[in-house]
Amino acid sequence: MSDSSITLIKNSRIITDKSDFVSDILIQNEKIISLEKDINVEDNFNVYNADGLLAFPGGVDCHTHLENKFGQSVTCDTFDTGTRAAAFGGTTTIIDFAFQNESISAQQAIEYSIRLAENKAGIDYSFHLVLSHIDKQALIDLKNVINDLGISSFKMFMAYPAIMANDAAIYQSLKVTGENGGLICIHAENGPVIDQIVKENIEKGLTSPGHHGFSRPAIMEAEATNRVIKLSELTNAPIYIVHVSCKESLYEVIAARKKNLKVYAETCPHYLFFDDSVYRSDDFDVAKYVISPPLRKKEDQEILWQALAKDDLQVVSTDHCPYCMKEGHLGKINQKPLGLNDFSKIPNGAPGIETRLPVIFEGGVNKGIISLNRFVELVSTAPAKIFGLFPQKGTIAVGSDADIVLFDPKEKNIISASNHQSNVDYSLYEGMEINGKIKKVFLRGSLIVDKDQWVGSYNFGKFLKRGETCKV
Ligand code: DUC
Ligand code: ZN
Ligand code: ZN
Repeated sequence: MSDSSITLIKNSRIITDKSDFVSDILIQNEKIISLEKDINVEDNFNVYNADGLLAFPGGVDCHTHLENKFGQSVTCDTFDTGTRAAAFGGTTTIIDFAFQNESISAQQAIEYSIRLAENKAGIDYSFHLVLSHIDKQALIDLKNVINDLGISSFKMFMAYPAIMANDAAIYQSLKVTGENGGLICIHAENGPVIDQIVKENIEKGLTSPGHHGFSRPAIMEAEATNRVIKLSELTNAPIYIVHVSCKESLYEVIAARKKNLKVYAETCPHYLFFDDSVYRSDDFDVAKYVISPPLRKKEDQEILWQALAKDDLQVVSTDHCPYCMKEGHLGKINQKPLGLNDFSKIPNGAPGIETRLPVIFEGGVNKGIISLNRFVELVSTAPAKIFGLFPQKGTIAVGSDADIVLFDPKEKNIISASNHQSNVDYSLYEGMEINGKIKKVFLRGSLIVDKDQWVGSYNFGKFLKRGETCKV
């Protein structure tokens, strides 16, 4: 065979959500064109020997925040550093956010976000549209962006006064998405009650970062989860609950799915590895863990892992929302120290885009909680199917994009912020030993990560128009 765009990966053990087999992978014009043994091409083509390596489909991280502005703070990873970090962590597609509001229409928000990412992104990307202002025109726009722009998913916040949507807005939006193949992602926390608790704590002088954790009770996450599930049932529209952190809201999701309601949900690695004991300190270092929802009880971790194993939860995303601990790090301002004297001013979020596959492999596969197939399903196939990207993304199959991660399950790897790609100045997983290492990452057939080297380019990432959601 002779064609300059041909790449051949020899002899990897291919893992998809459903299969596990040793094969060569032949790639042409960005797509997988053959999965067979003993394929031969001429010597001068790109041939990689993957003996002893696992091949996963590139990770799909459906919840990231790159260059997102919340209040005065902007997340510290840009589309170049953030997508490079994602690639080093085995992720080749992200779904980030575009922000609509009273003065920025849906179309303007999407155009703005595409402009921000193009010529910077090293991996493929799309956006959920955040809806914080709903009126007649916004509902028309919602339908139009699904049909014309390939933006088929949305995000609504039940917390945070500046962007919060009330129940009526969620109800109206669900009617439109339900009829048009769209999907609304929900940040489910009872914002008004939580804001009252925050105010009471600040008034009592409880201002250190740990009080963030104790101001956002699990029961208020469960209440909002239950409420939005009822709205989804009422409108017969699917719903996706982001960052489920605790058993209380998980049980609402499980109960809804038992009734065959169209309810999907994710959790994030930090809820699987850390617990609320970190909040029992007055040290400002605790600001690393100021995320919403906050970390929960130790016992919640095991319950969330089991939910992932049993498909009670469908996806592991990162909610990568990085802010530096040191003001001025790499020139970034208005980061975590904004809340030195008042935890409610600390920008909420933690990094994770670079560590998702490794830590879930370690905590899930190596610990015997999930199979290799389920691992692939959680980090790649299910998010691709739920968010309208499958089978272009999310699998290794003839016709799919050649997004491939070659992984050595025998090589050890220690996580450290000292050698990571992200702009953020810490890792929650500092010092964690992973039995397994990402060796090579291909995006649409092009090598973008080679061992510890970035060999991609910052304009190769493509905006992805997405189709109908919830094809699971
Ligand atoms: N929720 C998110 O989903 N992302 C960042 C902050 C938050 O609270
Ligand atoms: Zn959220
Ligand atoms: Zn988020």
